[in-house]
Amino acid sequence: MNKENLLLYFIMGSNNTSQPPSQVLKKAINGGITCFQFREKGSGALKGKEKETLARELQSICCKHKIPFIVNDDTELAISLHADGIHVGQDDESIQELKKKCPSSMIIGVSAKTIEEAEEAERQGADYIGTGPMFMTTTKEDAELPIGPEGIWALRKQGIQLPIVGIGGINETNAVEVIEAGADGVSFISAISQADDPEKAASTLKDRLT
Ligand code: TZP
Ligand code: MG
Repeated sequence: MNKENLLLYFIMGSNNTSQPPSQVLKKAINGGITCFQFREKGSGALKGKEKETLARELQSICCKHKIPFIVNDDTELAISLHADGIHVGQDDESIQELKKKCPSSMIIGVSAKTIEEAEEAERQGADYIGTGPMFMTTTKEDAELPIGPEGIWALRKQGIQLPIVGIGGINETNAVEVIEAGADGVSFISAISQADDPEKAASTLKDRLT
């Protein structure tokens, strides 16, 4: 995959915003995001046909603007939509399984924060890892304690070469620290999905990093 696409990685599901998700996504794209992950999870998350309909709507917006569309933890959906990628956690389907099922062009992202998890992701052929939480977050219901940008330093120091995206509590004031620690990109939900002006939020984040 193209590492540059990871720089401003926006993640959203329908329960992360009070505005129509398609509107938020369009504004975020206008503001300069470089990648999008559809993450329909947690309380009130859509299921079945409704989930698929929203996924298709957001995917077509991404497609029109040449923004990679990644599906969180739903391999069947990712495959049936011909999504650009799939992102899984440590407790989800293994990379080995994904490699068997998915087209070889599909980007595979994995959440990994310990050196063991990162090395395993590298061995299995993941395209990037998501590491966090960097900072305190209230968006993920079961989020663990923050590891800080130091967590990324540590992985780099121990030789991890895979592209890394920081996640968790990242906003315009702390995004730079994450990149300086060795990440290729920052990912965020609420910094954009909860902003009154998602376009401005995205463009401010972009200004901080470019
Ligand atoms: N994984 C670790 S923290 C987190 C996820 C999905 C939530 C990130 O949301 P926010 O609003 O950017 O802190
Ligand atoms: Mg998961």
